[in-house]
Amino acid sequence: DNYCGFFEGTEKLLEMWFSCSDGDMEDCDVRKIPRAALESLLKLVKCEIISFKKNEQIDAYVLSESSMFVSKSRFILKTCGSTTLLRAVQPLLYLVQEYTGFDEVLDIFYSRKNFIRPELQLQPHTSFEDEVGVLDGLFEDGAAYCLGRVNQDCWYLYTLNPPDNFVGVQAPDQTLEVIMQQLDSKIMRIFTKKVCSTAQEATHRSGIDMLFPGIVIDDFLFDPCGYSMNGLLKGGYYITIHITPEPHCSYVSFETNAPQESYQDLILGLMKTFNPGKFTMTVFANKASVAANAPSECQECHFKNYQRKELQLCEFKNYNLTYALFAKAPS
Ligand code: PUT
Repeated sequence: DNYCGFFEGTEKLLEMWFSCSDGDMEDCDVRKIPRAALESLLKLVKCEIISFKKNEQIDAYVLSESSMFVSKSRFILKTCGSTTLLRAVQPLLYLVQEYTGFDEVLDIFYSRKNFIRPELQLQPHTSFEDEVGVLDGLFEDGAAYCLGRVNQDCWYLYTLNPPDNFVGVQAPDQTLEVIMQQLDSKIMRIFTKKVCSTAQEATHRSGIDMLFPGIVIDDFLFDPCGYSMNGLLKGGYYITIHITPEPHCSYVSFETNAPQESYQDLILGLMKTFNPGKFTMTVFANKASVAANAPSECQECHFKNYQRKELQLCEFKNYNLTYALFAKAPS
């Protein structure tokens, strides 16, 4: 029974957007990369595909260590544990060049929260400086940031922030990520094989299926514990949830690109579902997004029982970013 072992739930998250130098993108598609090539790519990361669902806009993979989403011009890879995500970036650039018709990187986002046990990571993930070294070797005009407190809870980001003439993603785009820790142990037990025999049972008993009613769900319950799900919505929108339930390293991440003018009700739903002791939220929104006002709205955000410990608002060339940390008020 490994239920008491340590697991690093903290994910590394890569999102890349591609474009074409001649402007004609009709025949370009990242989904043209063959499955076998994606499988080889994931070997470099030390994870594999365990489930797959698709709709017209997105190919969504549940991985042995988190998730991958591939759509026409965007590639998202999220991996936890001691995976080596950044070893896949250069090979991915070759695959995009070879199979997809795209020949330019439009934007890149690499982010993660501080690891619980950084000493267990493999190169280049042993420090953010080393991760930045890999990315700087591949991209011009990359910019590295740390939000939050460098000696406590913090969140690292690498993105393109060139001085001028930056086009970036013009279509409306937004991403909410909520990273929860110190979770309610009663709720976490749902995500063990002792309590639920199937992923569907865990999805239903926890109330995850009520967060976005009607969503198409691909869920997986690990043995002896741990849970992952991808959810597909119409219009090219996804949600993904990953759960490490072990009491001393409990961790839940939630991510979606679903557009909402305000994410307050959704975050309240997450608090009700998981009851974390603390959580960080990040919202990226570009100019065309309906979530563009989320930063100012967040200054008014109130979550019952939680105190806002940090709030940082950033303006990048093409996106506004909000970072906030909330922790339960002492009772
Ligand atoms: N995880 C980065 C999200 C960027 C905006 N889609």
